[in-house]
Amino acid sequence: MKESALRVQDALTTERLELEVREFPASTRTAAEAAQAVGCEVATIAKSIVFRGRESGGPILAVASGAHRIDVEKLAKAAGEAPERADADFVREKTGFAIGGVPPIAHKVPPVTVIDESLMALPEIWAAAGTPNAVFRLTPNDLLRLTGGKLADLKP
Ligand code: 5CA
Repeated sequence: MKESALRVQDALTTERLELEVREFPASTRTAAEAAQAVGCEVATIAKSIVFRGRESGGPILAVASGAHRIDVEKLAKAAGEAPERADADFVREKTGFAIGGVPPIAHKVPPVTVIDESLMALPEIWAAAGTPNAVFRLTPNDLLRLTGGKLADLKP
C-alpha cells in the first residue's frame, strides 16, 4: 500500500474501528470515478473539500455527498468564518495529502470540520483514503466520531 494510504489505515486502526482502506486499479480521483471503481452511487461518495478560512488562514474541511455542491454561505455560518478556495499547495501543506486523495481524517493540521447532514441518512459511505486510488467504507456515525465534525446543512 502507498505510504499516504497507510497513514489513513493507521489512523483507522488506532481508533479501533474495523475499517479497511481499499486500493483500486482504477482511479478514484473524483467522486464520479470513485463511484465507478467501487460500484456505488455517486451520492454515496463522501467528498472531502478543503478551504482556507479567510480570517484564521487555517484549514476548513467540508465533507459532503458527491452528488451535490457545497453552499459556501452555509459552510461559512457553520465554520464561523468565510471559506476561501484553497490551492493545491495549501491543501498539501495543511492535510499532508494531494488533491484527489484527501481523506476526511489524519490531516497534518487538524481542520475545522463540517459534515453535511444529508450524509447521515445513508447506511454507508465511501471516503478518500490518501491517494487517487484508495478509498474506505464507513458509516456516517464513524465519520462523525473520527472527525469530531459538526453537522450542518451544506446543500445548495
Ligand atoms: N478521491 C475522490 C473521491 S472521495 C475525491 O477526493 N474527490 S473530491 O471531490 O473530494 O476531491 C476533488 C476535489 O478537489 C474537487 O471537488 C475540488 O474541490 C478539489 N480540487 C480539484 N482541483 C483543485 C485545484 N486545482 N485546486 C483546489 N482544489 C481542487
